[in-house]
Amino acid sequence: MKAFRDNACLQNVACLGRVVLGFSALTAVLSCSNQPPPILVPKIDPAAAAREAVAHFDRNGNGALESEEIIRCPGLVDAKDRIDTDGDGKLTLEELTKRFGQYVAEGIGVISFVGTVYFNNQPVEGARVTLEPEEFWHGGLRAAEGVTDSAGHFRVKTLGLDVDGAQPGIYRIRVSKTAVDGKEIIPTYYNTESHLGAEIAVDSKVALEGLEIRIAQRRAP
Ligand SMILES: [Ca+2]
Ligand SMILES: [Ca+2]
Repeated sequence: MKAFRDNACLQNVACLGRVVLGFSALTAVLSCSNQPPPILVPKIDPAAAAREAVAHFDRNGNGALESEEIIRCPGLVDAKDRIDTDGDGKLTLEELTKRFGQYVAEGIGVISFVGTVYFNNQPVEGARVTLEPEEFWHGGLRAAEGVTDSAGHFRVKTLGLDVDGAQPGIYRIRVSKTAVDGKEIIPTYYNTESHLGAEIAVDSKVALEGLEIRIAQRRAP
């Protein structure tokens, strides 16, 4: 996992904040030499995004998101334990605002990670993995995309940025692969009707452990 910061360590020069993950060991290396192009922190409004998330998923209208509500947003399911700081099982507007605010406060432009896609327990080559920002970001985040190699591994690039990684946020994940006849071979449960999602953040599961996607031909009941 690598995190690229918008950093003021040198004027007009971005500082690369590299966090190298050796699957279990985390080593932080900061360097201001050999600078990459500046990568700006996404311009998101944490409070507005939190309000929008609650408004969209709060079906019972109690102002908080319970498990049966956030199941409609798999990225929030992934992030739930990190957002629900009081451990009551509900995501409040305050908790969401605080978590989203961390994305901005940490000053991270993009976070890179390695993912793997399995289809019926076999690594799949040529699958396109798209991280699509949830709608409550209102365009503040860009999508990220990657294609698996012969070992099923992939890295994503944020669209419009020439660098590995995805911006910190909550995403829907879609996986697609077409056969030679152009027909989609991945079940809709993983693309057009995807139940996959993830939080991208410096301390998220994806950043620390990578993103493993297991696709079954038939959805488990
Ligand atoms: Ca609710
Ligand atoms: Ca809570």
